Amino acid sequence: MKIVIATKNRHKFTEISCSLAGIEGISLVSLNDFPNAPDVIEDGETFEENAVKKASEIAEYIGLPAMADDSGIVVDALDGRPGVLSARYGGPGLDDGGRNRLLLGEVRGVPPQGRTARFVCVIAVAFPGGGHHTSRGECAGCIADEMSGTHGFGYDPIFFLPEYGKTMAEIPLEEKNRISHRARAIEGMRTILAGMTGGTG
Ligand code: ITT
Repeated sequence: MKIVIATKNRHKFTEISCSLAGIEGISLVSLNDFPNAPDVIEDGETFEENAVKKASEIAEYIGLPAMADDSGIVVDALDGRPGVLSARYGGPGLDDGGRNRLLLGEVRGVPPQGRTARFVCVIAVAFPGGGHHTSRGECAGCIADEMSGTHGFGYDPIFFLPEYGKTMAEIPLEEKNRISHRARAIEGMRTILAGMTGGTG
């Protein structure tokens, strides 16, 4: 079975395709192979709603099963913000560095025990004609005092992992791919896909 990975984020594509490589009976295709695919409007209130919407609209358009990830960072001191708005937080003028600086400013002065946060990822696979499955993963940490590290993307430089004493951007990508929210969601997705193809995952 061919599955389109419905993301325009190349970091996500790499993380998902590396982690799902080798499942018997599944081959993964990039959205880059379908340059006219529509931009899906992410207006859901939950990660689940957005992931299912992205996967379903692309599956319908392309006529192949499609897999999408909706993810973001949830900061307790900010009542869960940026959450589903993580990619667009602070408006279209900001890049990853600008969003990180914005978030650091918002939690400035919050003591260490109040800086808890988590990365959340929901992966959905949807089928042309209807039907879908979802898998959710979370990774707990806290917001660092400053940006540090160059690996990964997005909020990785400010996401501190107490058990490593490092940010997500300071650990190697292979390690991130073992412990991240996306890794955990993918693990559940492997089981779902293996069940569909009769493979061993
Ligand atoms: P697609 O919708 O095309 O998949 P996107 O980057 O717009 O790409 P989302 O709408 O799911 O994806 O937004 C997720 C944002 O959350 C992403 O842009 C990052 O800012 C942040 N994020 C998600 N996963 C992350 C990770 O593993 N490390 C750091 N930041 C992450």
